[in-house]
Amino acid sequence: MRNRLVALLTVPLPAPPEALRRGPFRADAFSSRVRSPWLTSRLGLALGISFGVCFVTGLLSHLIQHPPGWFGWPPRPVALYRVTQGVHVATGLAAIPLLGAKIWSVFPELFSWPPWRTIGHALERLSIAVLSLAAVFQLLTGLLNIAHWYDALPFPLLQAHYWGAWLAIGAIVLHIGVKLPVIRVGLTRTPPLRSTVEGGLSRRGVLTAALAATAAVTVATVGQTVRPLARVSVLAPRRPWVGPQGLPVNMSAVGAGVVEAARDPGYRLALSGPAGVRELSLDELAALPWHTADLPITCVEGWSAGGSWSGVRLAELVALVGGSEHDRVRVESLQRDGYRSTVVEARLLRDPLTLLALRLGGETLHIDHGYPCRLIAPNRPGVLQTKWVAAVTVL
Ligand SMILES: Nc1nc2c(c(=O)[nH]1)N[C@H]1C(S)=C(S)[C@@H](COP(=O)(O)O)O[C@H]1N2
Ligand SMILES: [Mo]
Repeated sequence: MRNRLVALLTVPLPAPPEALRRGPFRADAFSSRVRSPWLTSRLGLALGISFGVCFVTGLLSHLIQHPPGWFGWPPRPVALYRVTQGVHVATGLAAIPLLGAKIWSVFPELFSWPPWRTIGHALERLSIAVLSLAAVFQLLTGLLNIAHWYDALPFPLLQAHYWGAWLAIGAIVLHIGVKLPVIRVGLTRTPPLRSTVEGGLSRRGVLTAALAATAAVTVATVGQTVRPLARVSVLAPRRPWVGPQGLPVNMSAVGAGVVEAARDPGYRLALSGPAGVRELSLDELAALPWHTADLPITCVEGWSAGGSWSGVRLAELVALVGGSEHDRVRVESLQRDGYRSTVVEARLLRDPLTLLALRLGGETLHIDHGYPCRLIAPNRPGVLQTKWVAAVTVL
């Protein structure tokens, strides 16, 4: 079986006519010796680490938002998701200059001659094409996402980003497996430096420049979640303090079409559970015991900002309609579409920091932050922190 596979992969393929060997396909089209396994394997190592970490943290974020039965995400530490998602977006951004440099370092290979020697060689080149396209696709869709451009492409961005991740990581693992011998030599043997300096550019210089660009991209953006760097992060899509009540807003009340319903004096919070249904006016809601929770909003887009939220414990509301701390509840918004509904698992419901917040920083919640009340719970993606809450239902 194995021998037959090897035999198949090594079947020689006919080379195209030499007359086609023009332009970049000429033997002497690329003369750079800065491009070498020494450089490519080091760039590849950095890129592999950033893609690997980005994949794991991205998969985690996907699981938290679409939890399968076997998956549970703890409410503590309260800022864990803030860290994992910050790392996801930071490693994705860091991969942009690294991928650029890596592709530059192997670019002449695109025109190697003959384009295919054997079936195995053709397959390997095909897998590298898949790898390059998937990697570029992931960085592009990730960038569009953090730039808030969900409708830029003619397909659903988030699903494409999720499936693209599997394609990219599969192609990366295959690529590392195939290239392991070259990578090993590239990382352990250092060819003489003199021969690799051209026009003032050495391979060490290229590597240093690529790593410096990566560091610059990171410092210029990571302040959207690492507060001490916020002022130097000039390229960050969000400033963590810009917005009503000093906190960014993703979806405004106008955008969600809830202004009228949220300001309606006839607003009632609908509770339903095993003991029946109840409707609470805003005054009745505010008459319940108050608690304060210092919790961040962490958007999947990589920005995060802390807030001091006060309001009523979700578990105490649920108890009014006969719910217990072993229940799961659905929290629904006045909004009719979009991110209007979320499920709170029992262990999060039990958590004393899980609130329906009525205030932020001591002030009545701004309408863009979810007035009259919003869900705020520890260690949870922002997209699940439902604003303009209208109903709480025990499931
Ligand atoms: N009803 C509703 N709630 C929502 C959203 C929404 O679009 N509709 N956006 C969510 C997202 S993506 C984030 S990051 C947080 C942001 O909360 P903030 O606007 O108060 O900062 O609200 C979440 N709650
Ligand atoms: Mo978000």
